[in-house]
Amino acid sequence: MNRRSFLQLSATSLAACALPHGGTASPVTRPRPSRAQLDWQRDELALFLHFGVNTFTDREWGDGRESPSIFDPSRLDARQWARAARSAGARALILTAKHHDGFCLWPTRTTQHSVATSPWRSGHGDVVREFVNACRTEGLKAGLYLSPWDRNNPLYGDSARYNDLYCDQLTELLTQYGPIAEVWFDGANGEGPNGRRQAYDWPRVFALVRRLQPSAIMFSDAGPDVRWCGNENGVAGDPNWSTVNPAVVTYPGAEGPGVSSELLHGDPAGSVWRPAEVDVSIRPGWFNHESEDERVRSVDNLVNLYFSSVGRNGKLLLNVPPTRSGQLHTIDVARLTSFRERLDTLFARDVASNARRTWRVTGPRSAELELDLGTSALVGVTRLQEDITKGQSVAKYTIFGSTDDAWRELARGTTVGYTKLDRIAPTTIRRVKVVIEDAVATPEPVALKVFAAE
Ligand code: FUL
Repeated sequence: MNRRSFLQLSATSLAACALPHGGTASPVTRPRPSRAQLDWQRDELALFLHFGVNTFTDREWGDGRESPSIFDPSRLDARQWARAARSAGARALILTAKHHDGFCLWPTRTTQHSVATSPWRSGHGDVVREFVNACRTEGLKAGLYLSPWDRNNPLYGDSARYNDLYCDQLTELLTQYGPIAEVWFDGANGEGPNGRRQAYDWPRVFALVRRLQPSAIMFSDAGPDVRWCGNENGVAGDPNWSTVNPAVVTYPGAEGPGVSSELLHGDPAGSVWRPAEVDVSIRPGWFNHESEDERVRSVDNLVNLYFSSVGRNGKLLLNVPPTRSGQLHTIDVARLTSFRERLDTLFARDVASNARRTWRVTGPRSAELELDLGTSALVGVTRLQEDITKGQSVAKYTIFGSTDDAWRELARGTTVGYTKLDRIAPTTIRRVKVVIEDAVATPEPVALKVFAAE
């Protein structure tokens, strides 16, 4: 292919993507997930661990003036974190290696403000090392959060020099601890200790991660691999497209017209695949505060979070913060275990697993799936899935059920993607039908699972 035909092809592809409602958008031109993005989404649940000097000062945002002498967890046990994550059915864990206060949980060469000058393990400890080892032992993926905003470092706001330092910190984390599955870039970026603002070199940062850990997923408002869902309430957008227009949110923390909507909903005509990660805490705060021990989310609430994140084509990143002892609180651990038990019970038996299925494409952007269960069943939850290896296309659907010839509407929705969960009023059905009323490309066959009421 020469340059001219390449440009023509690109123009055609872009036009097809930009016109979701009209013409024929070939599925070939639509964005699809990379292997790493696919694995990331299929993992469904990861745990977030906010831990650091704030754990000891009882604050949410440290100001960078905390003395390392306060960091002294009495019984730090990263295996306990990893075992709790497994009991919740999580496949990955992400640790705050450095939060906005600048205190580093590993003995970095870039600053004195780290575990190396703390009393913990007489200054010879390395939380990142213990965390990564525990993840490996428990068969979990390890991810790291490295706050761009640093309220301690004197170089913050001295843009070129801080960018060097930040890249040095990333280099340490991405070369000394084996495979890192996800690198998390927070969008919260304020002023430094000297009141100056930092101009980040994001292209350099992203390229560095790609070079050092090519399979790592990078999270930020601006991806490049996965995006923030736009809120910290645990609720993905409706609709929620995994495709975005990269020109709308160009760097972490970007503000401006269209940013919130792009984060929340994505863009059906978007040219890149950048699915939404839904980060939310099991407690009111991100860090552990004893005063919030009675306010840990209930199992019902956690199940609702699963529905509003994974069940809306997102991935759930659930924060469970270690206490000052260096372990997760027993209340939180018990809640995680019961949460998984509840999900396992709910999704134990798909009453449609042996159903006779008929798939019909009814138009350029519409299709129907009909299932005959062969027997009557009382149902309460449906799980609809697109084969996202081929991209995402469903924009509007209705699910109907029937015991005789009359179809009754059970649920309706917009996007599907990896998974769309719908709770329906408990209904006895023998047949069930998904009508795809609109799509941004000719729909590929969708999967439907049907479960008893909760
Ligand atoms: C925010 C931070 O400011 C919070 O402290 C927390 O880390 C959350 C996950 O991201 O932007």
